[in-house]
Amino acid sequence: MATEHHDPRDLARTVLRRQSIELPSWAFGNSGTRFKVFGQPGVPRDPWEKIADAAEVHRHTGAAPTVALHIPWDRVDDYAALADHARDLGVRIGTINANVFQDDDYKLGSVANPDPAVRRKALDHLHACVDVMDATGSRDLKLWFADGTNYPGQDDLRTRQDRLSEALHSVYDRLGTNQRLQLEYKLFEPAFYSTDVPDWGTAYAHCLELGERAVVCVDTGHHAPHTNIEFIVAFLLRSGKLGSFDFNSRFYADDDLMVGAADPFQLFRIMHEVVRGGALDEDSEVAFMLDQCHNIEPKIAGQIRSVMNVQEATAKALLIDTAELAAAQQEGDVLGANAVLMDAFNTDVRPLLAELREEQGLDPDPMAAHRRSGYTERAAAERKGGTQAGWGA
Ligand code: PSV
Ligand code: MN
Ligand code: MN
Repeated sequence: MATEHHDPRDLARTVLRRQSIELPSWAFGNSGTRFKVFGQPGVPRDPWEKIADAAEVHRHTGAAPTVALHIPWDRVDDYAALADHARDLGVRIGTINANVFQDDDYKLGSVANPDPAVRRKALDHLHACVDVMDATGSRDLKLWFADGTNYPGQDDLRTRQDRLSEALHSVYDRLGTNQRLQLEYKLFEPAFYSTDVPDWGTAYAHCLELGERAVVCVDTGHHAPHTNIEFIVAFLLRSGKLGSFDFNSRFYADDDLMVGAADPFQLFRIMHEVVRGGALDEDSEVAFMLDQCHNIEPKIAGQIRSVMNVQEATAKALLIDTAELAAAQQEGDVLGANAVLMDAFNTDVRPLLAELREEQGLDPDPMAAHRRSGYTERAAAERKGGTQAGWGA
């Protein structure tokens, strides 16, 4: 048995070398809560500067080569030029997120709104986002709808599903053959009584109806407390319907805190299912993204820390001795199987990651390298009047 045992560290190195994590453009803008948006010095004034900040994260981590855009927050006249700008800085534009939630017209919803004129406006915007994808060469369109109701009886729950389905079909039909629709669910907020895509089951059912290129986005902050997210991940991967992650962490609701900050053990359990389900295999098409807001911490450093947190959880998941785990599970050795998992979780993987960074010509400590670079001070001196992360941008 010992002879056929592979050293999990070899696999860990191979996978970690190619792991990539997409950054959200909106993480670099000023953000806050409905109580207060705190400004920070040197914050980007436009999408061009947001991309420059994302490139700074990639420069030191080597693991964040793409940036997601949110439209119209990141509206520019020439998206192909923005894609060139990204490439010049050593990164690429990734997922296009459609925003159909910030106009007054969307008070009662977007694609599920009772008013056909508002539905038309929302649908036109979704189609326009596919035009942006064509210009940037993006593969994924991410759809999250703030649609829902606040009061029982406010609207017909079933009819809203019909309207939603109609819009999804229309966008799906507009996609090119290499493009995908990512449907993101969220339990509540801004709607407090009913939400039209509240959970993975609803998203999954709509994606099944649409076809192969419709897949589910799991935002880790979008569940009821104590939901077993790793089970959802395992289920969706098994059925080929997990398209992407929006990583962040939460203590209470959709807190959008740094991934791995609230519950590193949960992130490890999720990454275990990711590895188990083949989502980090070379041919995997699952996209790993951050969806966070840094309200009180510096933004670029917050993104660097988040990338490192994902890398650490991934490394630990890759260190699980799968042969030993399978044997213990087969023998019904409950404590033994659990110990295999805990051994991996309790391993300090930081030296391994530092070593891999050095191998790639990077500083073993990306946080320190960024601090030393003087990037933040330069940005603060050059940029005055940075934009908000989203609202009002
Ligand atoms: C909604 O809460 C969400 O998670 C969606 O992904 C949005 O696009 C994003 O947050 C906006 O910050
Ligand atoms: Mn999200
Ligand atoms: Mn969210």
